[in-house]
Amino acid sequence: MITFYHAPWSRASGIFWLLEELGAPYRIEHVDIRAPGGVPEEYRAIQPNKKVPAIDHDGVVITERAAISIYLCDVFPEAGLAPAVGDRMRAQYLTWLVYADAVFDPVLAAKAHGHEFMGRGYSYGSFSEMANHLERTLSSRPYIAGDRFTAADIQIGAGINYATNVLKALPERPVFKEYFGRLATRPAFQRYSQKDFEMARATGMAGAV
Ligand SMILES: N[C@@H](CCC(=O)N[C@@H](CS)C(=O)NCC(=O)O)C(=O)O
Repeated sequence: MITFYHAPWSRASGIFWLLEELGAPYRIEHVDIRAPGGVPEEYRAIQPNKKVPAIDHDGVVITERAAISIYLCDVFPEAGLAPAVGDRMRAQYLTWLVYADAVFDPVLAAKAHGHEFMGRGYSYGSFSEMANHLERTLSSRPYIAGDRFTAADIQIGAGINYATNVLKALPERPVFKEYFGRLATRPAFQRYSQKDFEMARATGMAGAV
């Protein structure tokens, strides 16, 4: 059984979408990352920075979105969300899954918080390098790793959605809109969005009630 440590409308939402794509049974443990007193200290035993997401799969704990994605897709290969070892597309799949957390997310967070920096000296490079690389890649193929949907699309797609509609930190380029439009037609995306919305409302988040 999978326990999914989650907070609605957060960076954990892409893992929620992935779980719906996989079709594996899971239960949700709400971690209130917005509680005035902070997340209880006991949760640090699961996630060292008390962040979501985290997964407990039959007693094995996995943290960090890229690692969780790789782990779950390898444990549930029948879902077909990861190119197998030996498939040439696996190189781009792994590259983009890691890029999502190592470059895309920190660059956007810095932008959203008004942090100006030079690309040199930071492991993630500059904002325009990231946005242009993403645009070039998505102009050359329908999905982030190639010609078919993978778990890397979930992390990049969820990130584009959040960065465009919530952070307002990503330029509204047509290629990003078309790409996300393609992903948003997926039944698993629609199921997870509805469930995340219901969880946001049930936990009293502003805007959801
Ligand atoms: N590197 C982590 C980042 C996770 C993360 O930033 N989670 C945010 C959700 S938006 C969080 O839990 N924030 C609560 C806090 O920092 O107290 C991952 O990729 O899993």
